[in-house]
Amino acid sequence: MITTSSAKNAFNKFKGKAEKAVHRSLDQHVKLAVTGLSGSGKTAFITALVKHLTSQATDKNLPFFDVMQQQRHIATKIVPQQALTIPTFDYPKALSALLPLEGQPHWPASTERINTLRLAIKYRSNAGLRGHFAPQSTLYLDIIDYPGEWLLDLPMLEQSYQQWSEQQYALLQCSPRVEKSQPFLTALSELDLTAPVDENALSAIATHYQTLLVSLKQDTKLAMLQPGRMLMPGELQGAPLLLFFPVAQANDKVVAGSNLAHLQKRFYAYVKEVVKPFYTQHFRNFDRQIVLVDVLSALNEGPETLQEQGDVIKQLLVHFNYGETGFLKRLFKPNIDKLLFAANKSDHISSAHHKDLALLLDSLVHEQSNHLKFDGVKIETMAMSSIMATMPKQVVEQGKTLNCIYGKPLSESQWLTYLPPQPPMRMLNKDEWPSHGFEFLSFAPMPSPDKQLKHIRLDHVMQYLLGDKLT
Ligand SMILES: Nc1nc2c(ncn2[C@@H]2O[C@H](COP(=O)(O)OP(=O)(O)O)[C@@H](O)[C@H]2O)c(=O)[nH]1
Ligand SMILES: [Mg+2]
Repeated sequence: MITTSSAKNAFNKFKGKAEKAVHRSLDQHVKLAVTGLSGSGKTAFITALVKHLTSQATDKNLPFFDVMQQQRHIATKIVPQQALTIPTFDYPKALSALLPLEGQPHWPASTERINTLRLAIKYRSNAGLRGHFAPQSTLYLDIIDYPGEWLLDLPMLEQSYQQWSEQQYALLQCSPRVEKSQPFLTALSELDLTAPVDENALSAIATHYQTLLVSLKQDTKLAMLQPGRMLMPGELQGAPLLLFFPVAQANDKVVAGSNLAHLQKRFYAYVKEVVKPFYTQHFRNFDRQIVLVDVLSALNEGPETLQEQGDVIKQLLVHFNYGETGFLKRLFKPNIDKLLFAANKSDHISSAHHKDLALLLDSLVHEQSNHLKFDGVKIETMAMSSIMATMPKQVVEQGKTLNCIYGKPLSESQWLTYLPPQPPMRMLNKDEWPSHGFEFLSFAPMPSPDKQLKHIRLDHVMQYLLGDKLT
């Protein structure tokens, strides 16, 4: 008897140790990067993701997220982050904007820098060795929010100042940029590139260029605007390495100490000190990437902006397709194995048209990705809404049922029932564009007496990005 029980004890001890050991080795880490141009919904997405995982984690709320549906999720909480040099995503502040204790909800203020947050997701594994030895596992999820504008600087790594300059200068000659570029082009025409450097003149023209980029961003929602940090310089505002711009002829012989020599020097310093460190310190360490795309705003702006969204996606895909590009492969060796393009804010259209929105984004992505060979990178597109700011409402008019939405537009003081246009299912060219254009309204977040957020297909997004890590 004694032998048996001590053997049992020994076995239990062993099992406890083994469990701990297996447990430790099963704890996983995933770095999920969230990007998109400013205003695409990164802050709202992260806030919703954290809220649903930490306090609304049920199979009813997230039915397409397997770990929820199979009732294996135990608890998720925010834990201290490991990266000590990146500011923490201010979740409490963002949440209190959306779910205030009193007063009307509003969208959280936008942030323009990289930030991060770590979640510990505790769950039961569903089968095999893990199920036997480790009743519980923990997935440490690092969420990294960074401006998509930074990603768009990537091609600069492979360009000379002359190449970059020619490309950007040519863009400024075309509509819709040309309408706004005159003040910059006039100031530039007065600069003698071969003259000895005049720091004040360079600063003044750089200010014109920055004003131009900022107004293009605001008024046309164009995406291809470089250098990205000029749009949101933060602590780099005024730093000489940001004070450069494209010129008409960068190929003249560069005279040492001239204006041109200085512009060239600043361009290379920007690439070395700003662009490169982002990729080596952050980008290449990401495991999963979601790119939020505000397709509806692009449709509001017109065919040029939508076309440029497509071009930007094409450019991004080339760089995720690291298997093909030798130079980038050597430099970055990115880890990303799953990439999701999400058409966000689908609550701005009626649910009958969500599919069209998904198809449109899919056409932008796949048109480009078909001819690229992807080495172990999975790509998916979805239409979703991190935070539902409208409610579906059916209205019968002259015997016809209209799928409307109900909410409070940001531009109005009244709540209204509104019939949004149907988005096209594919890219339209200028001739196909409806003469009256598109007008999708933006809505304020809805008050929520039970302090719960609502989403559209956030569970599908979670399943795609994290499902395989929670089995
Ligand atoms: N209806 C709706 N609007 C959204 C959603 N996410 C973002 N928005 C809108 O987009 C704006 C910008 O979102 P934000 O998360 O700050 O974008 P960021 O600059 O990428 O972080 C918000 O102020 C909202 O007006 C969403 O899920 N649904
Ligand atoms: Mg933000």
